[in-house]
Amino acid sequence: MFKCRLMPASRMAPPGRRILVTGALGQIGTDLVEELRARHGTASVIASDVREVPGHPFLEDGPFRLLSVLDGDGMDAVVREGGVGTIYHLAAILSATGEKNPNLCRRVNVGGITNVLEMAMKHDLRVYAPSSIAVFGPDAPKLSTQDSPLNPTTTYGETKCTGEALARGYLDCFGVDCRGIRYPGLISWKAPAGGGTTDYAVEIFHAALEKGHYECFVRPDTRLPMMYIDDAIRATLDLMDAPPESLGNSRAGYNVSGISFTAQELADTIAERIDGFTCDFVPDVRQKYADSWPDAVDDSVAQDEWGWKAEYDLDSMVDAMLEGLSRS
Ligand code: NAD
Ligand code: AKB
Repeated sequence: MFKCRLMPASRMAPPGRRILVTGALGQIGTDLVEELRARHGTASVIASDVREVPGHPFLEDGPFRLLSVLDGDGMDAVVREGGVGTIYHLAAILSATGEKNPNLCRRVNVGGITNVLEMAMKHDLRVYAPSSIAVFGPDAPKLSTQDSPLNPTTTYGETKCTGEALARGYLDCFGVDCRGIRYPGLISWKAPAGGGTTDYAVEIFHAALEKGHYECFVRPDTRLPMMYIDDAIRATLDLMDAPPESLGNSRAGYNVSGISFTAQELADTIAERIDGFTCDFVPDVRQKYADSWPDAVDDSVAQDEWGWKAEYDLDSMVDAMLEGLSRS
């Protein structure tokens, strides 16, 4: 698949080069760009997306480019003209949208990371490209380890396995330093969730505060790995800060553990804080995707190699979500 040539095992972008974030107006990008700009300065972080979201702060505050990750020439121009040294590649089609339109999901998720890795090879860039717990399928243990089998039954999961394989290939053959985390379902309040199966764990907070009621699209006993956004952003930046020599074969997709709870436990924890909140459970097709994923993941490799440890539990995550949404 790859024509290998000898390159150094890892190439750090020289200090002073800027950061490009693809898919920056989505759920994770909205928090990640803010934190990257706080650390590196607003002008050093170029936000990009294929769409403009009316009223999104990144359209006004700091550099923003309209860019499809399928447009290799456009990406090349942004990288060269912007003096980019690192790409955080967040643009993707998530599981629920992806299963409705598998061709689009394959095109964007596999085509996008391929263009980003080609760019990295050509311009000596460092890359962060997230994977997902969706790499696991029904044959993986319900507590999936780093080395559990990767046989996803969703197209989205297949594209995430392909992304990990491509990242490993570009490292082995071309020395491209591409790192990734198999994020659990992420829970945040600054931007809406973007068409995934785990979106119920975000939507429930909006519905609880606005209507006092939520109709949840998975069964009450559905247990999935989840994580509060502050933990996810910290994990991302800790992994990118880790010295290359400390990272082993899992660099393209580390398991990271956050919180594992059922939909009923989440509803109950919210009801303890919002008087009269009720939740009905009306499973739809997304139940099937949730059932194919693990309940929790073992993250001992991430702990050993770059010191990962989550801070938020179910109670502190629910408090942070309600406080964030009440302030916004
Ligand atoms: P999101 O859907 O909220 O945001 C993705 C962004 O990508 C959107 O703003 C969308 O406009 C943009 N996009 C779509 N097609 C594009 C294209 N062709 N070119 C440029 N931009 C395009 O997703 P997210 O939750 O922010 O996820 C970011 C990454 O993290 C994805 O790779 C996703 O698979 C992964 N991930 C997310 C979660 C989660 O719970 N949020 C969990 C596991 C993995
Ligand atoms: C989704 O549900 O598609 C994402 C994910 C777990 O990758 N949140």
